[in-house]
Amino acid sequence: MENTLERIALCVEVGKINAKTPYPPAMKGEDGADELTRKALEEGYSPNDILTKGLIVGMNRIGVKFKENKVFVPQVLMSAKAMSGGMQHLKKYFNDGSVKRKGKLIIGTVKGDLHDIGKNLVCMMVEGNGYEIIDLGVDVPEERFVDAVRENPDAFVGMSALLTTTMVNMETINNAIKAEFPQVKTFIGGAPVSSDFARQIGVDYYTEEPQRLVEILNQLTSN
Ligand code: B12
Repeated sequence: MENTLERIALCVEVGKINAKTPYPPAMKGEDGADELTRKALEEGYSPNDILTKGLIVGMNRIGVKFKENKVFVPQVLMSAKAMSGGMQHLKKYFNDGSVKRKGKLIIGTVKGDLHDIGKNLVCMMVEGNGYEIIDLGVDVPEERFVDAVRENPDAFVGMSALLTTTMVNMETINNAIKAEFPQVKTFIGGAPVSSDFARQIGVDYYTEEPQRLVEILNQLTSN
């Protein structure tokens, strides 16, 4: 018999939010990540196990499928919604410290750039894999990145840009961060950027998609 944590993982993977949502049609009327997370708490599973052996497992599976082009943006958004459906029951355990986050990611779309669909997807995937997200939004200048790092010197920093005219701002932001916090690991992503560009401007990592970012963060936090 499937246990509740496996069912939670499946709900996140296929985007089953709660019993009321008709998506996916094959699971119509069945409990979703929302009800099952509540049930798992009632059954005595620890909030940490529900997160790491249920919700995160599902998010990780969808991340791998997205990376392999087996699913697309809408499916990932449904998975993120299912993840949130479960997470709402775990919030208080994060606040009281009984569930530990793996680390923090400060992220923003750089100055001059208003594109945030990709950045938001990155936020969902990284949060869904157990990290705290500090989302600075769009059109973020270097001072706001630096202020956020000052408040969270143990965080990683991600920058997103979709325009060839704004990707150059990544260098200014990265320089400002590194001048004060040389130890902070920085990441860039977005359609016009590349690993060559990252190297050229002194950013630590370029990753094309969110799942690879999660893998690198997991490596960095496991040391
Ligand atoms: C949607 C969109 C818009 C929307 C944005 C809505 C929003 N809330 O984001 C609106 C209509 C507002 C818009 C405006 C503009 N846009 Co526009 N837009 C697009 C479009 C169609 C899709 C972008 C998108 O969301 N893709 C889907 C997401 C999921 O992909 P993604 O962003 O690449 O993110 C993925 C990865 O790159 C990565 N990633 C992203 N960020 C990060 C960060 C990190 C740290 C990591 C690890 C990974 C990562 O992970 C994501 C998931 O895989 C693209 C064309 C295209 N097909 O890409 C044009 C496009 C980006 N836009 C373009 C332009 C020119 C503009 C405008 C200047 C148009 C104008 N004349 O007004 C304005 C600029 C406004 C501004 N100042 O930002 C051009 C850019 C050309 C260039 N090379 O510079 C494009 C390429 C269209 C084109 N072919 O001309 N746009």
